[in-house]
Amino acid sequence: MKKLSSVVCMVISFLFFHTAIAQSSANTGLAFETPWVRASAPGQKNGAGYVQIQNKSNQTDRLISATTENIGRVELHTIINENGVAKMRQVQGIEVPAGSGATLAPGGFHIMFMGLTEPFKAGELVPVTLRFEKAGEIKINFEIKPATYNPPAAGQNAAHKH
Ligand SMILES: [Cu+2]
Repeated sequence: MKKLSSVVCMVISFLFFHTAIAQSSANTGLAFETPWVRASAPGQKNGAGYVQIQNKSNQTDRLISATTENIGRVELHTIINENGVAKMRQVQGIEVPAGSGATLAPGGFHIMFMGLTEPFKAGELVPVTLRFEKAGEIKINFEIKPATYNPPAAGQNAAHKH
């Protein structure tokens, strides 16, 4: 009898697992507005990606990682103010609240592309796979803007240096 109940347990967890997969591949309710990175300055090995994530669903989600094919390391970062000095810090995730969303913008959260093998060239695209706790993997293209580009709705434009 004990054996049977553990088999039943396995079947049930198997069913739950598959239900979860199906939900994440369905319409996620997430929308992405103007994903962009700035063109690299000469010799620059890192770049930051910004995007406005809208969550139109009634479930709070969380961006947990980002990857891209040709760049070795991609991290999620924020900027904190330590004694008047803006410093970047890696974060384990970025919350995307239900009914609103999350803003990745200069001076705050960003996706950090590290150790670029080729510079970001204005006009090209960086294909990125975003991984969310609930929505799963979503691929979006970040547009490379000219080095002089400043988004119209940017907050304070903190120095961005490694
Ligand atoms: Cu950073």
